[in-house]
Amino acid sequence: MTTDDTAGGLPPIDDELAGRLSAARQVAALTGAGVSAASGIPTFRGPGGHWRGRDPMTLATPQGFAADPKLVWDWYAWRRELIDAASPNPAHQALAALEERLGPERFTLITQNVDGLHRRAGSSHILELHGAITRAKCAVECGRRWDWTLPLDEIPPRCECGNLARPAVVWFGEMLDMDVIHQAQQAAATADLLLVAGTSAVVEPAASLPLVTRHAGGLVIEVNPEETPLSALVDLRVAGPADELLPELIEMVGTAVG
Ligand code: BJW
Ligand code: ZN
Repeated sequence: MTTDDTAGGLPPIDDELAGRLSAARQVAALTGAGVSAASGIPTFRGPGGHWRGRDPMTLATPQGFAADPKLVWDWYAWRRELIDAASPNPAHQALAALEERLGPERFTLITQNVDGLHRRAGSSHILELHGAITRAKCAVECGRRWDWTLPLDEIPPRCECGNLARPAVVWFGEMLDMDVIHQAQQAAATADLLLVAGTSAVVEPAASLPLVTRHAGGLVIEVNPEETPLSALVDLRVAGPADELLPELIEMVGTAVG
């Protein structure tokens, strides 16, 4: 195993790793909030993150929504404002360039982010595990789903059926879309290389996807300024911000696997 915590550039790549990279056919990436940090979107658990000074259970659970839908919608409307005003950063752009280089059949982007910045950067083969902030759905599941925009006429907004609307995202205790998680597990299991960037790797089932790749014999590379529970298990740890180091890593990977 190669690990190197040297900040400020890619760690050394030994011959064995270089050989395995050049043999890689299928590539996947798993991203989290840290990838959008340089676009000005707060993470959840870090300093300045959403969960600092806020209780995730009041904002990101069905129970929290039932208790105070206005509080939850105010939070989503505030986040939506930040996201609408933000632009993709070099990390999003590098992942889009990798898809363009390999083709969507050789590259799958799995994201926990709901901000849509990967799509805005040009990625197309994306699995949004936790949904999309731009979508709303009926809170009592009459089946309606639609795009919402700011400003909202009323907070909380309502579904056409008269019941409350809610953001079409996945909260704690809720099942992910079966089709999306199944495709993500397939992509992780068949990846010769999985790039994991900007996630604390604590929220399941996303956190287990790198282990799926490892068990199937694929390489896992992590890009994160901080250590995570995954760090000790990866083939290479790139310690630093994704917007600075992912483009460099992807240039190296693209050349090796291209
Ligand atoms: C940088 C950086 C820079 C900073 N560059 N990096 C098994 C065991 C235990 C519990 C469970 C389990 N299975 C399921 C659970 C329950 C639960 C769970 O995982 N809990 C754990 C927290 C303990 N999971 C669920 O409930 C999931 N549902 C499910 O599994 O259904 C079946 C089931 C239910 C119940 C029991 C058992 C089975 C659903 C999870 C939904 C998560 N929802 C949220 C909010 C909604 C979406 C939204 O509004 O945005 O999703 S929570 C929040 O966390 C959000 C994120 O997508 C998700 C992950 O966070 P992420 O992206 O990793 O961000 P951070 O902030 O944590 O980390 C940022 C990282 O970036 C840090 O590491 C920084 O260092 C780094 N960074 N700057 C690169 N410039
Ligand atoms: Zn409805």
